[in-house]
Amino acid sequence: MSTQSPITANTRPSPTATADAVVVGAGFGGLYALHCLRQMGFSAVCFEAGDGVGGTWYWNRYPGARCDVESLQYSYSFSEELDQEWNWTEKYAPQPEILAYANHVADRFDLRRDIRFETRVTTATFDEKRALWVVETDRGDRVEARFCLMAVGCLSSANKPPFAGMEDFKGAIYHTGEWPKEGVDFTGLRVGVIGTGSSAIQSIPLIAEQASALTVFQRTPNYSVPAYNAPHDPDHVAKVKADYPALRARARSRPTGFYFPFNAKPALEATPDERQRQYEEFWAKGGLPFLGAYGDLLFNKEANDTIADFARDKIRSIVKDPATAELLCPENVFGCKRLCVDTDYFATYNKPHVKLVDVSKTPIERFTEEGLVVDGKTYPLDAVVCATGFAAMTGSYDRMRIVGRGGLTLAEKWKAGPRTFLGLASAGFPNLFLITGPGSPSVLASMIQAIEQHVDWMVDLMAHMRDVGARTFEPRVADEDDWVDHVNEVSQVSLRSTCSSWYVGANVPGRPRVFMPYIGGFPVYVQKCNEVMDKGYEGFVLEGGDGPVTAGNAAPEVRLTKRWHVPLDMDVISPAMLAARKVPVV
Ligand code: N01
Repeated sequence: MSTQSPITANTRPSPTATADAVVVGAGFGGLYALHCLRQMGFSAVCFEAGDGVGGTWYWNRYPGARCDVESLQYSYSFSEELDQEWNWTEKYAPQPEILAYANHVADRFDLRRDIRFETRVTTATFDEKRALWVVETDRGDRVEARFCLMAVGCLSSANKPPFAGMEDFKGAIYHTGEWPKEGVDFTGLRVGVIGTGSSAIQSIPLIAEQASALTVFQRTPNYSVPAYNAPHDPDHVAKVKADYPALRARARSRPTGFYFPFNAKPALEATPDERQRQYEEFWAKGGLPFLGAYGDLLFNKEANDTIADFARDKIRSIVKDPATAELLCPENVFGCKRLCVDTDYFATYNKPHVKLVDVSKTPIERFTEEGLVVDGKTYPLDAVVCATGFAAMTGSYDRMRIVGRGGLTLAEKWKAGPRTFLGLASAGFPNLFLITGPGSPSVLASMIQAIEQHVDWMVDLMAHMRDVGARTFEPRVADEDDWVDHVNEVSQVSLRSTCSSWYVGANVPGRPRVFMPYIGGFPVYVQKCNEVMDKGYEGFVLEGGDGPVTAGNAAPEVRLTKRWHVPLDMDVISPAMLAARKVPVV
């Protein structure tokens, strides 16, 4: 597409290099974007702050980090050959294996030559006259490109609460989301962990194995289900590989974008004994599928109380000290905050050198030279791990200055909460794609499936624009407004909107409280994207050099998106989707 000299392999773009597209981030989104862009004949350059590929899985190297969607599904689905040749060793792959997979993909598809590592994008400015994005980096690069694809991740900007006195502390302070590459040896150290979300719950049992004393500072307890992780049974893997596309198709038809046994019946129709048996059976399977025990658990508070009671009883049955057990029992809706999956998390509190400190009513006061102070008491520590999460969904955008039409920055536009059409793009920012952006299923779906569906759709739009001679695309404000309303409305159907989670930005003081991901269900969302595409990108304005090309848009040739044009399987649609469909889809 490019008419000026494109960026060539292994050269650093120098003053005003030109490409069809700039990709920001070389995680799973960026890698797949590069692959598809190249496949469709577009030139691209990708900037990545780290010195390697993998994104989230590059940065989150803390002990115990692993996926909690089964590895056989937590992987790209675009290449049957890739599916066949890669061997996941465990049910839930550990971080090093996922990172090795990302590296394998980068090599197998020869993606590295278009990636500039250790380079952070600082600004992206839309030049309205020339309809080009001008992207600048902290290493002095300046690239002009027709399109900019943000592959910046949903959980990539670490939340680092500014505790008083941090600079006085003599020991080391780590953040789980920015873990040192060389690892950390806690042997013989007194370690403090701040936070009890997924990262803490995965790392605490392993840190406890090394530390001489471990103190966990908990503000809000979390529900967690045992992973029952294990090496893969070769027969199971062979069975999946014998018909991998069937598993992928089943996964795509699920609200979560991954497949697991799901019982659509309502919990309250069962007797207490039946429910107990059902919960035991699903608990024994372990992991996130526990939420599939009944169909209404995230929609009916009374139903949810039954699973919450069951989970609290499990905690009490594991943790021997009753006071500690009570502190670990969450009061909120089960599954309202992101459900955690663990290996021996609760049992770790039975170890004599592990202590839990409640900071819900008396917050951490400060760091001192020696450790942390809570309620006037000093806890002496040699190292502190902040497992304090992320400025989710929009945090990575905030780290860049993104300037759209009329000099408006994305941060200003999103001050009261992100505004997008389908989580794909935002009005006022032409030719800017948001991979798994706010307003799309993203973190509520299996991330890699969500990424693939977005990238396929985006690159197909770029190809269509090339076909019809359009220079820019941009959502219409009215369609964006309707979508934002729809995202909010659907979120009210779910109990997930009822607590202070990172889904609503509540974990970081000062952020607007808006339910950011689209909770209507992955297949409903995919269908909506397909409809928009099939109607010639309804809801978007496409302009050529001489004016709109929207009118009379032919339905585009569906290339990459073809595989998402599949009929909805109504048998496996969960109440999440049914509830969403009660709310008129715009
Ligand atoms: O972060 P979190 P995370 N003082 O925000 C506490 C994904 N993930 O990194 O709940 C004291 O969940 C905070 O307390 P509260 C997954 O989607 C996946 O653990 O805000 N405490 C909370 O306990 C997950 O949901 C995997 O009251 C403070 C904790 O820090 C998401 O990433 C593994 C505090 C932060 O928990 C984020 O998980 C890991 C303060 N000032 C992560 N500030 C997989 O298994 C915050 N906290 C795939």
